Amino acid sequence: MNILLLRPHPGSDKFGLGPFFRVEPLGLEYIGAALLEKGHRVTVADLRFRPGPAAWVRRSRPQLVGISCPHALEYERILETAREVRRVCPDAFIHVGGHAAAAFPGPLECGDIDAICLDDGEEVVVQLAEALEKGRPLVEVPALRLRTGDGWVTTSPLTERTSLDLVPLPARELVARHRSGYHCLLFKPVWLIETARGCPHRCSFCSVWQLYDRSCRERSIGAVVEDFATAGDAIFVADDLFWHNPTRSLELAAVLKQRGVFKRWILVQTRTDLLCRSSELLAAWRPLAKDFDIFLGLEAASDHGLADLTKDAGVTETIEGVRIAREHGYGINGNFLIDPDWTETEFRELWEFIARHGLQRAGFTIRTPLPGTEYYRQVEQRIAPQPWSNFDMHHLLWEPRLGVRRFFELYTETWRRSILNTSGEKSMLDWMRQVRPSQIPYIARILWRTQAMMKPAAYLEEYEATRGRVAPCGASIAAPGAAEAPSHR
Ligand code: B12
Repeated sequence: MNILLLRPHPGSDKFGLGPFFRVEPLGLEYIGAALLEKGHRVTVADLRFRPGPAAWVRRSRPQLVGISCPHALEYERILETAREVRRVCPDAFIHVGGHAAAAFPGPLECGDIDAICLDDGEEVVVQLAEALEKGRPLVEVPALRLRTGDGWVTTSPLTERTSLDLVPLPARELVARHRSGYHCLLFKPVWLIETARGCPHRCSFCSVWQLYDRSCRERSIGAVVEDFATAGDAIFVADDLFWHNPTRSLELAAVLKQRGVFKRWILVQTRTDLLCRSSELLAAWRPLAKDFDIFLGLEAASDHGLADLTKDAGVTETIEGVRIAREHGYGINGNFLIDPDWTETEFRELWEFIARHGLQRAGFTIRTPLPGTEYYRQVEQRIAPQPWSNFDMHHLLWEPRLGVRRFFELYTETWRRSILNTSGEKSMLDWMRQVRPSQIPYIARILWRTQAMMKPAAYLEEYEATRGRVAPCGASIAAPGAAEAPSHR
């Protein structure tokens, strides 16, 4: 079968650190590998590069089109992409999957989409392709929201969570033409690697553990080592919680070392409390890269702030975890959540904490109820009608306690305390000194864009522009009757 897998451009990245990261569509590469193994012809088109979906559909003449939707902020963009595919190729079966689609499919239930994948794609897409090819009833394909003559129905779940070893290595060759366009921060090209999936914790703002029932799955050491050894020099590890299993992580570091793996840069994401008990692990992993950065969900500057987010860790762990990681020579990046219900006191508490612990490399996002979380269900009634693209953690979804103007003044003042403020501690010149001459235009462009995050007027203008606006597809977003996906519209 001819199968086209699409990664749409996520749409607006006016605010936030989106411009610093453009990584390969790893989920589609794993699905691609599963389909190639069954003899299908697969094209992966990354629409963040030219051409657009219509050209790819004309070129590959697909019977099945898969569209990836990892973030809730992309729902409208996914619907637009599906509409365009349908226009150019009315007979193709259009299937959407990815984290946000699986965690909260309701907004995608419209006439241009035929099915939504409620789980990982490797098994589901293969079974769907087979059912389509052989003319078997699609309701027999597991883990789908399926559009039928009688409306949307849910098929039975997968009997077991897909083993990450079912498809040992992603088909990276399917995106080889874009490799030089994938970048993270100053590193280009970049490879995305997944060694494990899921998280056992229960932070109220996160939809990952809720989708995977707090489970964690691991790839075999052999597959991960092969992936690291054959990937390039700069690696972003996609795992939700790196170093979760200490025994396996130690073994992995040892085997990578034996294989002679040494990278220019590695970035992983983990928790502060895990760092506090992982000194041995940190020592074992650090020699594997020249620069090694850790991204931490720092979230709040006080114990009560962390408790309110069900972080199950306190600021003592933040301070100690950061200290231990720095002692081992890791770079620390992180993120704090800014609550629309904050008063001036919480903002000042955060600024003081950042200054005291030297956390100017952290970013700041607005606490946002992402669909698929318990928090979303709790505050759903407060959310004003607005496009899903506002769920990017840089928009206010309701009136903040301090009023919109004052909130944005303090929010942008917070960003001004970060190293991204080129009028602050780290000037444009300091940034330029850190990069190769060929990288100067790229870093200058990105830094120029991020300066909007220091300007209250930029946020206020955006707030006025998007308030009360429901995207053109808003009517179909409501998806009445989608039990798993109550909509706020
Ligand atoms: C890499 C990543 C990014 C990358 C970009 C990813 C990309 N290619 O575009 C960057 C760093 C840019 C990023 C940014 C953000 N991200 Co992000 N990101 C991730 C992360 C860590 C890994 C995704 C990944 O590649 N996993 C590995 C692959 C193998 O798995 P997968 O993608 O899930 O694919 C599998 C299935 O989903 C499915 N599947 C995937 N595609 C398809 C397609 C079809 C047709 C089918 C059938 C199945 C299918 O099958 C695949 C194989 O099993 C996830 C965490 C997660 N667990 O999903 C967060 C995650 C998706 N991001 C999240 C968030 C919140 C953000 C930000 C808003 C954060 C912020 N502070 O600004 C920004 C948004 C930026 C923007 N404006 O677009 C949330 C989304 C929550 C939600 N409900 O919306 C997640 C879940 C993290 C979290 N813990 O909350 N992100």
